[in-house]
Amino acid sequence: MGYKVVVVGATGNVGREMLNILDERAFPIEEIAVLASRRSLGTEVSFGDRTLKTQDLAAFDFTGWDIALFAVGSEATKEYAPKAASQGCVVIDNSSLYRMDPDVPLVVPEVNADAVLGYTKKNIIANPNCSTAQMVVALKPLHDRAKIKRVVVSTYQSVSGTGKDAIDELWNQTKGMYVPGQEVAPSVYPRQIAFNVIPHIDVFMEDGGTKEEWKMMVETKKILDPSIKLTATCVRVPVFVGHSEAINIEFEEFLDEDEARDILREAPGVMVIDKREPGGYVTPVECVGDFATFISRIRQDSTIENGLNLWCVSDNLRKGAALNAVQIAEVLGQKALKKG
Ligand code: 11C
Repeated sequence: MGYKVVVVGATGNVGREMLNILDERAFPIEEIAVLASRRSLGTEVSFGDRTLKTQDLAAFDFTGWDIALFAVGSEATKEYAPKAASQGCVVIDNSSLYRMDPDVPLVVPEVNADAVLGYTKKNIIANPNCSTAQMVVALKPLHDRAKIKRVVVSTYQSVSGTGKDAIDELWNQTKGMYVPGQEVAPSVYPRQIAFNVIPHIDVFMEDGGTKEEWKMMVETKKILDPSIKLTATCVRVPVFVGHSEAINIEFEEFLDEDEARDILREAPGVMVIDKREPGGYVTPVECVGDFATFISRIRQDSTIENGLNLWCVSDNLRKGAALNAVQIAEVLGQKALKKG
């Protein structure tokens, strides 16, 4: 016996990955529906060896469906997630809309799986921002051992975090650089992304930070520990898929780099690749399509008392979005919505 699952936003990058991952992880499904906005209506999407036709989100009745994985923008989420939830379907939402709602759990299963049980207040569970999800998977086992005081993180985020138009912009701008007359002006991003880096993700906040940087701070506190101080600089780089992060951590207790490496080797969801030689680390290209959060370059930071540096890379469409959502569905099934 399985679950009746709805994927909302099934034609987008994250929605398609959700379908791939439901299939790859053999999530127990009795029935599946794929929904899209009217604009993409009738588009076909693959699910394992089946082809599914999208149905109209606006007209869909969620009554009798168990779980809805939402991968649409905040506007559509605002309209349809409460509708699905009120019709008795548990929403796992990938947008930022509900993440900081005190009545909605924000979950990364390797870190705070039990928080899933808080879904009953609104029938909604939030999926964190991609850059937060991969980072807290790495921080959690180290925090358990030596208590993190402060994190300084710089991100190198791929264009797939923005969406399909951004992927096209990077591709076309890159090609256009070599063909006179076919140069492509920036449109998705405020500056050229091909062969460049842009220190700006999401909107600017009053304090001069960006919302992406703010999300990393507040989401880490909600998922892992409110006492952790975190400062971030989030940067867009000309990479299609895979977010990278240089993370500097200050602990309350001393943590030796070799012990940190051993702890991370044992940690759920983590893969350590850390040889001190050329190529002995992971880059975004190798992480695409993988489930793991990869950690490399683990080393002491001798400029502070209890400091460590590391490099963290993961597929932002997977651990940062679709995989984490499916893992939440798995935990929900094990802890609450038991079937069979
Ligand atoms: C990016 N992290 O790479 C963003 C995408 O709050 O879910 C995800 C935005 C979010 O642009």
